[in-house]
Amino acid sequence: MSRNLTLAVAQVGGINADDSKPHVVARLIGLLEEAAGRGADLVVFPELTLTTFFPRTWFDDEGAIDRYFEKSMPNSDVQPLFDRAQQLGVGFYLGYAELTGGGKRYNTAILVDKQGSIVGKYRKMHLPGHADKRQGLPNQHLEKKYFLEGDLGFGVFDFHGTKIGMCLCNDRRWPEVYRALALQGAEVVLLGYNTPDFVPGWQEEPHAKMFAHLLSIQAGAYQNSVFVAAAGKSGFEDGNHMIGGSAVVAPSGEILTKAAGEDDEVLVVKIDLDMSKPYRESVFDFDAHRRPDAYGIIAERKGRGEPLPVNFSVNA
Ligand code: CDT
Repeated sequence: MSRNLTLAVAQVGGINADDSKPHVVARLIGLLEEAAGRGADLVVFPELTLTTFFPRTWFDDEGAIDRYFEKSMPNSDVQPLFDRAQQLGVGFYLGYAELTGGGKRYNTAILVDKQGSIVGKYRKMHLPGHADKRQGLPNQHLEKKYFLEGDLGFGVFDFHGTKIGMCLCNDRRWPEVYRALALQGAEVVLLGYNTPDFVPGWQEEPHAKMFAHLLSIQAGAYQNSVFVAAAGKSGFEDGNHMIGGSAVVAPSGEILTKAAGEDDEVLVVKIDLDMSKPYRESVFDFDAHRRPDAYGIIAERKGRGEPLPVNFSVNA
């Protein structure tokens, strides 16, 4: 008997700096309702879903960024989303800026089950950009200033019988992320992202950015026999453009569904989780074919500046 999960990706068009959280949450509820109406079990929202992508802006007053952060989850602004999801019997992944009781700031994602309980949490590990103020540029990319590196590792969580891994935006470009999750048995990797056209020091044309985004999630899915569900916050935020390209990718590496535009858009696809089996049990049978011993010998010896094995030749 096949194991199915109906997966929805909710791409969210631009959110301006002045958009209130209740207004944003009402928008998300609309997307959630559409997804549930189309049979979704689980809805994936983007990274930093509740606010504009504020790391583009330098704030002289550190306190000025507080309004972008959630001090608890759920809180009174976000509770309506939890309530509606529970009523509809649908789970969700939500990215947001987290401020802990101890004053630590993280770029965070949570997994909420169909009963409205938070069953998984991830804090972004790969923080791109810089922490200093760059002069004469249209935008900054200050994730290294506003967030700490995640401290929860790459966890895999049970969602009503499906093993779910989570990551955020820049993580998708690092192959180790999918591998760390797949080695723990993840079947589906959820990803929220914000990919601006302009990032200081990162010169890539928009079409190349879209290519690299899709290449990353397709390769991650294929090489690790997982599904990847990627939800972007896209379009224009106060005149700043971010790529779209929200999509669901199968373990074959093929795109099952992809956003047509850059506005709010719901993609729904019923996946057969056993689609990964032919890959996991043959070409990507990790236990049978991976060579962690060999990777270690070369990479670790080189890293320590030690001589390589005598029979090792770069020309071999
Ligand atoms: N949010 C985020 O991580 N964005 C980055 C921008 C590019 S950093 C070189 C991304 O990887 O899409």
